[in-house]
Amino acid sequence: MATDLFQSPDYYQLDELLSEEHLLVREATRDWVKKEVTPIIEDYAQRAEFPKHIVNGLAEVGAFGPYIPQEYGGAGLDQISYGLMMQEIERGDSGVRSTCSVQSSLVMYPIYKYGNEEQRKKYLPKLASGEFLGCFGLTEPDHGSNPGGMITNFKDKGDHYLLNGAKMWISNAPFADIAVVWAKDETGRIHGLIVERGMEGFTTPETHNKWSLRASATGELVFDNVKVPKENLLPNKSGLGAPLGCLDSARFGIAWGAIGAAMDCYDTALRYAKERIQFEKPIASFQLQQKKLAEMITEITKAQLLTWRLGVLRNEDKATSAQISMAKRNNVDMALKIAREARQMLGGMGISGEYSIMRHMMNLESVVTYEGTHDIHLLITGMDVTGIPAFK
Ligand code: TGC
Ligand code: FAD
Repeated sequence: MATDLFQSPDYYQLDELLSEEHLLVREATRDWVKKEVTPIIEDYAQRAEFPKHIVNGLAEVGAFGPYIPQEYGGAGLDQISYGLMMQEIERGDSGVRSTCSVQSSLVMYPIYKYGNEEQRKKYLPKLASGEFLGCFGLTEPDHGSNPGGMITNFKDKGDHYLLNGAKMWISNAPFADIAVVWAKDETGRIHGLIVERGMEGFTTPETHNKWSLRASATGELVFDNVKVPKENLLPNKSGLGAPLGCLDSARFGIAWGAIGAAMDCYDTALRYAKERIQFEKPIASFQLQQKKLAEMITEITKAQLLTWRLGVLRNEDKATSAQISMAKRNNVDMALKIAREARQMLGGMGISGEYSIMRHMMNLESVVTYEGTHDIHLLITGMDVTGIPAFK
């Protein structure tokens, strides 16, 4: 079992910008991660297995639906608390944060925002408590960056819908109890449907051989003439904007989460550099190593400021999708670069599972791809500042 010596960097005294509640939420999540995640996660990642036993703990710490109102089982917290939770959880592992992002922003959020009262009451408390785990099916084998081209579809059969198609690269799919699935109706309009495990014709084969996000289960969703009850359609929003609205919430959490992974890599490299002796001196005394550390703490601090401001805007309901996209792109790119530099600072030990850095680095290769690739996010900013979409 690994000993967790993590110390959080706060170079610009940003804690002064946080409320008592924010600090309490962050400390509680940090303590829980130190106790339940970092000691075991390397083993699970090596075995490519999701640590299912931590689901109850994640629910107890409030990581499933942090900002969903308490009447539906959520924690009723603000957006900065949600962000801080994701930061602390991804400090442990991006795959564990993924499970929380999917559950909160991609399953609970659409049911809360686009569902009716019966659907909210039926699903949200069970998702908040971890009794149910959910997944989100948008990506298809032939439609990743361009989800609007999806071919998964449903037909109105009078007393039910008949769903056909397939989704791939779906986090939590292999064991999810429910899936929020995006599919086209007979007119080509996109809607969200809640598909439950056990419905005839619905299967969730697991995706193996991943070098990244190994402690998170990924799979396909296959729909072969699945009869979906009519009451399982999310009635209050349709069109591509509906799934993209969920992505805004998840990308916001990822922007914070990536800081956690970066902080863990920086902290590990700093400690190692002070202890590791070469040429009769700690390697931290060499200018080239100091340059790496100086650049890391600078980038982490800039990312912390970006997300804090974005959190304030989200709390005021003023953050635009393009602002969220920028923070996701910037912070994940920042974390990936820091992980690569930190890994080098540990020399040969950098590739060992004794340290968290290589695992973070490999995880971040998924994080920079999912929820919109780095390049798609560049195009979103490009479109926002020029007014000209360059996707097609
Ligand atoms: P476009 O024509 O720009 O927009 C279509 C409609 O959507 C509206 N819209 C939004 N609405 C709400 N929130 C947003 N963020 C929105 N962005 C756009 C837009 O106004 C329009 O509405 P309307 O009424 O005019 O029709 O769409 P496009 O087809 O050109 O595509 C735009 C693009 C490329 C930016 C978008 O499709 C995109 O973001 N692609 C990336 C795909 C992606 O991020 N997939 C993520 C899959 S889920 C996932 O990865 C989970 S990982 C889980 C984990 O483990 O953490
Ligand atoms: P493609 O869209 O084929 O892109 C390939 C390359 O082309 C990329 O570099 C991309 O940037 C570039 N590209 C594409 N279009 C353009 C363009 N217009 N201009 C310039 N460059 C372009 N999806 C879900 O729905 N639910 C999930 O839970 C989920 N979990 C995931 C978990 C993991 C571990 C991974 C790896 C992915 C997950 N995804 C999920 C899917 C993820 O969102 C997609 O992989 C991502 O959106 C990219 O789609 P793609 O893989 O098809 O790549």
